[in-house]
Amino acid sequence: MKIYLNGKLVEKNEAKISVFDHGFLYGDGVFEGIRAYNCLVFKLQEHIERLYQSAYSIMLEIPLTKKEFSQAIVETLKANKLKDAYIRPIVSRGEGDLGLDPKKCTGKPSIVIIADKISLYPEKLYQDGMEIITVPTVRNVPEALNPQIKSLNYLNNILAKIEASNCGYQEALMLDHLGYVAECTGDNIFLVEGGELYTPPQCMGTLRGITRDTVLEIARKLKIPTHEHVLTRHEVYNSQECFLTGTAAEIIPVVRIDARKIGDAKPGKITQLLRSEFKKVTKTEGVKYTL
Ligand code: PXG
Repeated sequence: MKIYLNGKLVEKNEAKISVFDHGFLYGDGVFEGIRAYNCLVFKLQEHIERLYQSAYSIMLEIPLTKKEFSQAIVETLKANKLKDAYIRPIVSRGEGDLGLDPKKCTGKPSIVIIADKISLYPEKLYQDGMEIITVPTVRNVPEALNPQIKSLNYLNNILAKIEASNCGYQEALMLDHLGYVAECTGDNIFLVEGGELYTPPQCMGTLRGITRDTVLEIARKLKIPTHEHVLTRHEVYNSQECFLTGTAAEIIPVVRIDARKIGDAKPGKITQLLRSEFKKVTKTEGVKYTL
């Protein structure tokens, strides 16, 4: 496996970063998760935009243009001969000293791109739907660490994941500090009520997911009314369908939340329709590359 590391493609065992890198010391950096389907990088521009926006917000200057970064991603895919892949670009503050101050990071930011295969959940879960629970850890408040920033500090989500996992569940529903539904640890949440689609607005402690935006786009094309609306667990429990969206998980049905059945506890019709339309979009749209 070849890893992109600061402008070079190196073997996995040579892809090493200093223990003084502030990404390692403090989670001071940003990342993305991107997928390629059959030699098409899905929503590459959107992911690059979000990466640069996250970096801008934390005042981290990426020493590559957006075009160069996109090319580096494609080069990494080619070097690994991957038609289908999960791509993880990471930019960290770089090497500094044992203090928080990013100004002491004298070197350049570290840039890493890993391209590999991923299948987050077994196929059976997509067929049967998953069961999730609400966890005590609430999503970061935007005033402290805005969930729009895809930073290397993912402890908020990891704590939620641990809490769900300790109770025997694979995913956690996270609320915001006011108790409204925010998102899951690595996915946005949608529900269907009266044939219409609802998801929390991006300002409510959620990451503006690119899969979320794609699903909203598909739904509008299918003339399914969409709402970006504040939601409570009550609305979620009483919805007819529920599903999660994310680059890694794609679209996964949720059939039970906090022991309440959602609809008839089977993946719903609109969820299945959106899933099949999403598959079509990923097969036809994206930045093409040849191996
Ligand atoms: N919310 C959060 C908190 C995320 O981290 C999403 C929503 C979905 O966004 P996209 O743009 O991918 O539709 C994410 C996605 C994982 C994993 O293992 C997921 C993400 C990052 C790292 C790992 O599921 N981000």
